[in-house]
Amino acid sequence: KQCPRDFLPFKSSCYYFSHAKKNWTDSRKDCKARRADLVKIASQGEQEFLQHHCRSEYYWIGLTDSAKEGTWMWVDDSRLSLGYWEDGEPNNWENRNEDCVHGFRKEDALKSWNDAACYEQWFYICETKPQ
Ligand code: 2F8
Ligand code: CA
Repeated sequence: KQCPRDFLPFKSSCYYFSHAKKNWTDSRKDCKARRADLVKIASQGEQEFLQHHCRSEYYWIGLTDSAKEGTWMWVDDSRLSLGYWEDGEPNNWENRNEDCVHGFRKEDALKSWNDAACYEQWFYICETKPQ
């Protein structure tokens, strides 16, 4: 079993760093078209791997609190246990419905997530299993 073309392998998963910017919903659609979904980050090692491969830009991840404000859920419907938020985040800035999460702007920072409005256009990271 191997990672699809354009996906990078790490541990038992494969990761795609987009070269286009889309809103969160369209990012997720594009991941699904690639037989993947937006990334779920479940360990510090995974966070560090993604941080290392980013291009100094924000990327959407598969985390949202759009169902219930303040309850952060992964795209596989599991609840967030440990987050790698930037200092002061998530802050739902000025109550502007910051219901989606992006991260990884700084290559060297372990804490890099920010809640942002889901309609904003950012890069995104998809994850799938070797196929
Ligand atoms: O200072 C952190 C803050 O920065 C921006 O707001 C000024 C972000 N907002 C947008 O990108 C629209 C906030 O999400 C972030 O918390
Ligand atoms: Ca924020």
